Amino acid sequence: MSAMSRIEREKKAHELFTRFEGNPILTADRWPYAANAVFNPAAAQLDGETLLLVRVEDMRGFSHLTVARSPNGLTDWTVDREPTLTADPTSHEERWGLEDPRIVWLEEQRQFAVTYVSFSEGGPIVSLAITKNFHTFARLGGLLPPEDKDACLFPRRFGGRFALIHRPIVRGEAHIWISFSPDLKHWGDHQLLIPTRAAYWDCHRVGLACQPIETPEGWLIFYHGVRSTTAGQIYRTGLALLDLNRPWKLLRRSDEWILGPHAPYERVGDVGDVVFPTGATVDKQTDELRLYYGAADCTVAVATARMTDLFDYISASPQVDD
Ligand code: BMA
Repeated sequence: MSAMSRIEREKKAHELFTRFEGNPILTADRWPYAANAVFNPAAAQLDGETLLLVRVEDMRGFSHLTVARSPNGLTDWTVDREPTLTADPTSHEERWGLEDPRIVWLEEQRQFAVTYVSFSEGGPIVSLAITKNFHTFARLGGLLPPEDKDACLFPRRFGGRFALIHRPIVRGEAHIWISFSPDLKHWGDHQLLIPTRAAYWDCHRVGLACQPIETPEGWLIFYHGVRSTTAGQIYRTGLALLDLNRPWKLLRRSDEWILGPHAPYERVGDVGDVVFPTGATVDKQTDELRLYYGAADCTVAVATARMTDLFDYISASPQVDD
């Protein structure tokens, strides 16, 4: 596959994902309580069901997180009648709400880690909550100073340390970083992981999309990339591969975006031209990956791809490190 020409690879990039014909799968007008928009959902599998932890924006413009469950991950969603995870009233850092969660299953703890953005006038920071059941949560608070967003843990430690992918803003630049911790509280050894790329579709901002996806050959990393144009910003999705045992090593990165705003519900909304994936599920039996994303900051949509196709494509993408 690495012999693929650029034209062949571009065609493949275009064909990797198929949008579910029932998109958008979740909308504010079918929510059990008043909401302006439902978008940017984290995803997990629990008790044989697909669980989405959805960002819900209220009519003040503040967000909280609410669970939606489906037996097949596509239809028949049951949404919690009330918000599931709301701002901690004792936390000044959450005064303006909670946004854009990611979920990962922590193998050692046998619990889910939910990383989300806590928002206040101090700026966005990444916070961590741990849960077994998405009813009760242990809140571990903010991890790193603002501005920081788009974070997710890996499911296990590397050399005894937890690893966190996140997206600080430094001097106005928005690159993806990785940091390490012995205890999920004290973070250090910060390293630049995936920078923006001048002139490309991801030249102005990048940030992690869904949780890292493990394959025998490395971690598949979906990320959003932004280009600012005279008509506004375009949010698209790219793919990268990290070393399996040394996830601070970026091995490959797609030249092309693999999902971009195209369908009407992605092009028009509160913020048009946005696809913003924040959750994924993988069915090893069928080789299918489902990518759940916010569309135009208004609704939740899903697109599917074959893991083998994603892997063939990233294997044919440019190598980054030795
Ligand atoms: C990013 C985040 C997302 C949002 C996206 C597009 O900066 O704030 O929550 O979906 O912009 O507006």
